[in-house]
Amino acid sequence: MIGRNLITPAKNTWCPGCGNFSLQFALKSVLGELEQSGTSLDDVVLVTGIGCHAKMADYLNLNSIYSIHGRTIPAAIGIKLANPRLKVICCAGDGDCYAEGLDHLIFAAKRNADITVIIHNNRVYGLTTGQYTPTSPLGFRGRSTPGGTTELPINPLELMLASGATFVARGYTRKMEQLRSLVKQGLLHRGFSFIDVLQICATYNNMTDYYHEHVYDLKDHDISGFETAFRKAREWDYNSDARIALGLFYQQVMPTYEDRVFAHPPDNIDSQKRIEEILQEKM
Ligand SMILES: Cc1ncc(C[n+]2csc(CCOP(=O)(O)OP(=O)(O)O)c2C)c(N)n1
Ligand SMILES: [Mg+2]
Repeated sequence: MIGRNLITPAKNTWCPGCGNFSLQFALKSVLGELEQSGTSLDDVVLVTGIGCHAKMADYLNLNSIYSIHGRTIPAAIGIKLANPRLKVICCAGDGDCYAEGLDHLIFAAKRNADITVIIHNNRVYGLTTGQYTPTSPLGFRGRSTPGGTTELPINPLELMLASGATFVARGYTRKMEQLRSLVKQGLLHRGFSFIDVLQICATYNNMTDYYHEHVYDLKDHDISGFETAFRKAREWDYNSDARIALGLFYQQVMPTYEDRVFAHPPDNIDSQKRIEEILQEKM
């Protein structure tokens, strides 16, 4: 159905001021535009993790699946392999993808799986009431770290570049026009698109003032240069006075995981027959 209302009637339980509202608006707006230019929303699938961000599956009127915490990406890749025609979007948490599911994130980048991963990076486990995540600031005080964390955060952009991601971007939920543009470019990118989105958790990690003072937009930046992107990604070394660049850091066109998988079916083997043979051998 064309022109569907993308917002469901489900009761919204995000806290007032939560960055998830901006991402919901960005997705709604971009998907509406893509539909206008010929993409059927029936061919779009949203996969979420488990957490506050995951309620996107309840609030956006799309084909969607709540996966298991940390397993957003394998579910998305499975869907894409089963039906490569689909556009598969992951809305995942920093807890989901940088902690329990980190290995899947790295492998998706390494494979250049043709999916879009949007990380709702509030730098805290929001739903479970404020434990620290791999991106929480040093000294973060939460439920599991009442005395403050003693670890430096990881740098997701640096990690994704090193892992082979072909589209690497950082957005911020208070920069709506840029966020919309990054989401749209990510969805149109053929290959693994990764967008780390800084968002505040209004209840457990409200960094609005800090981000307000430190973010800036990338300008005159060459998105084809790996070294330049890497240097830019490392600029935010998590020192409290470092500047935080926003925008598209890197983009490259490469064969996708699905291209490679489907270009190399097992030679002369009827796969169903072979599965049956293997099962027989095991009995
Ligand atoms: C396998 C598994 N491990 C842990 C949990 C508990 N759990 C549910 S949500 C969550 C944290 C979610 O944090 P994040 O992914 O950052 O999402 P947010 O709520 O911040 O949006 C955890 C640890 C779970 N449900 N399943
Ligand atoms: Mg989180």
